[in-house]
Amino acid sequence: MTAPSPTVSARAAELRELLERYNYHYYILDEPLVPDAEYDRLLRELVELETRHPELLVPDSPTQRVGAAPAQAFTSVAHATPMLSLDNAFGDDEVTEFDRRIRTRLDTERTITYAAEPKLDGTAISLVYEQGLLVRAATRGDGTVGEDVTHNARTIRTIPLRMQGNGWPERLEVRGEVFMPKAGFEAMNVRAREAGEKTFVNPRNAAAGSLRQLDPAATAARPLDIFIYSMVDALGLGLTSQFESLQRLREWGFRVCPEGRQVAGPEGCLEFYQQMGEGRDDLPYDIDGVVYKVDELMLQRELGSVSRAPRWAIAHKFPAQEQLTTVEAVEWQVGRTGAVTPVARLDPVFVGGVTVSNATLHNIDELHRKDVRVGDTVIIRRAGDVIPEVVKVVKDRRPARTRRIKLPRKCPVCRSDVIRVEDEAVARCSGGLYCAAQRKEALRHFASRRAMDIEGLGTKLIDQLVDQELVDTPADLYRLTQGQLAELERMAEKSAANLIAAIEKSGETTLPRFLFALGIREVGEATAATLASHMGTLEAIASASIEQLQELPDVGPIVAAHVHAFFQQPHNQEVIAQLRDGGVQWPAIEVAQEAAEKPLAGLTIVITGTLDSMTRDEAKQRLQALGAKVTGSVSKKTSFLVCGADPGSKRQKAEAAEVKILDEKGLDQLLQGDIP
Ligand code: 9MJ
Repeated sequence: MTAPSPTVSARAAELRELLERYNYHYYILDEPLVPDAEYDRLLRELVELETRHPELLVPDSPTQRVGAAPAQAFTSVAHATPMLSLDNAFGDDEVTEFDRRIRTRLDTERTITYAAEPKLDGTAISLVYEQGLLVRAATRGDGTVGEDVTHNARTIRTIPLRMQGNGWPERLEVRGEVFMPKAGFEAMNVRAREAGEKTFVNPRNAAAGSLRQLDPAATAARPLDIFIYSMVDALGLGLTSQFESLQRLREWGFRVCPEGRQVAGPEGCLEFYQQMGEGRDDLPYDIDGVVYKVDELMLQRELGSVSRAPRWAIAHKFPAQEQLTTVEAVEWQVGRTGAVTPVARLDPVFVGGVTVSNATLHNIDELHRKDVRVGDTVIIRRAGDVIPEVVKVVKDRRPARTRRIKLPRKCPVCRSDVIRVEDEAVARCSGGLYCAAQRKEALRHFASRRAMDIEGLGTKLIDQLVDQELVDTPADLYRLTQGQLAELERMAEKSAANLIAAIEKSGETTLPRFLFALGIREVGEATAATLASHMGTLEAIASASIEQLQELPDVGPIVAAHVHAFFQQPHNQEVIAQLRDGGVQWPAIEVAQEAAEKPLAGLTIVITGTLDSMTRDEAKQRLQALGAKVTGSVSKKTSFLVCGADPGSKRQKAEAAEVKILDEKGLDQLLQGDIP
């Protein structure tokens, strides 16, 4: 061991100061300054320095405690049994090492059983029950002294105010994690953004902040939930394992995470890690890793704890969903409807398991609220399949002489004026289809799977076609020749032929798909289907007045005005005429009549197998237009099973249930309105 050099002790002091400040903002102000990953990095650096040079260790080092002392606003609560935090493992090696350490300490070679649990990313809470009634809820605080948040905890519906079942002790303390499910978090942020208010940085922070509201009514308005993960003194209650105590907690009416499992040895742990990592995006709540706990409570007791964490547990973290990086530029993207959206170009950073080099800034108001500038160090968050976003600027790392970003006055693509309607967060390019960006987006939408479904016509190809002025409107697609395509860069003769064939095939469509493909504002698939089934023909829709359109179900004044305006535009009429000349067509539809008058009203039909003449989806839409109900599974109530090639098990089910089976001829007959 060498004596620390002045630079090493200076670095240790610097780290202590930084970590203290980050701690204060995180725990007391509920406003983290840097991502957890950055905090962890700095903490690790300090731990390493202190390990190499123990004389640098001071009693108040941030390495010596968890959390922070309680805020003044709440009554302090002493935890009779300290609320520990968990040590982290960042790689498989560290998990194997953890297991080895445990077996060494226990002096055993046998395989250890672990209770493996997802690690919820929320805020820890202790709940005390007396005679089965909730009497106190407290935050972790610094692990020894927390804050009394009983009033707030009572507003969380999944915290039982009274325990269920029987056999519980006179006094029971349980611990768990309060969290905000992803959906609730997203919804709160959408609302905040619309109201021009500050958004939450992440669900964990939202949960911690919500639990520490001074007014319980404010907590009650937040979508919070809880999972209980431990019972204090389970051993004293005669339980033998962590897994068993979770079972018991469930019986007593507590909400316990359903994903937890018993696994064998480090291999079992790593397998669990991988499974949870793969399923992480599909869970309704955020997890930032998994936790492994020695399952046997006797062994836990034998292993004991070090200052801040138990020796018998470890958190195996997933790749962080938040990281720091710098903004290299702010650019403006133009969408299909002309919406001009700011996008941050970033120094590429590995976050949430992928490398991210762009992040959305949503809109100009949001950009100004966060005051993001070129050169800023920012926190980037990428959770699941959500678009990466800039959550926050680390203000004290801002370089000198940066400038506030302004909304461009001209469209960056076509130089038309950018217009912002009062009270709307979105600014738009006024160039319409004159703007190449809007044209490209319109083409992308037109070709997309749920619209015209032109296979092989992707983003890059559309860019090329528009940039080389081969395609201007969707109608131009149907005039392309194989020769023109073959001249494009990276386009082989064969792919050119395939694309021509795909374009031609897309021309055989349905009216709802075509309407959707046109990209009329506010007309999604559902509205397109309503327009088609009630008006029957494109001509009828195009010539309908705003009042007539508004009579349709779910069509309000805004949608009606957009539809009307679209078909009034000579340019749009022209493109539609050209598309039809180019071969785009669809089967006629019977206009929706009152349900009971429709020819197939009252029939329930199931379609299975591959049909020759149309897709199942198309058959379904046409049958529905004639009043039939089309369902996915055969039952006694099914009137007909329409059976194409390779039908699978539905056919057997239909035979067993004595449901009449129709081939495509029978389907044709139904579509004529005849019931076979
Ligand atoms: C979370 N956060 O989900 C623990 N945790 O156990 C689980 N935290 C824990 N266990 C002992 N599942 C200390 C913290």
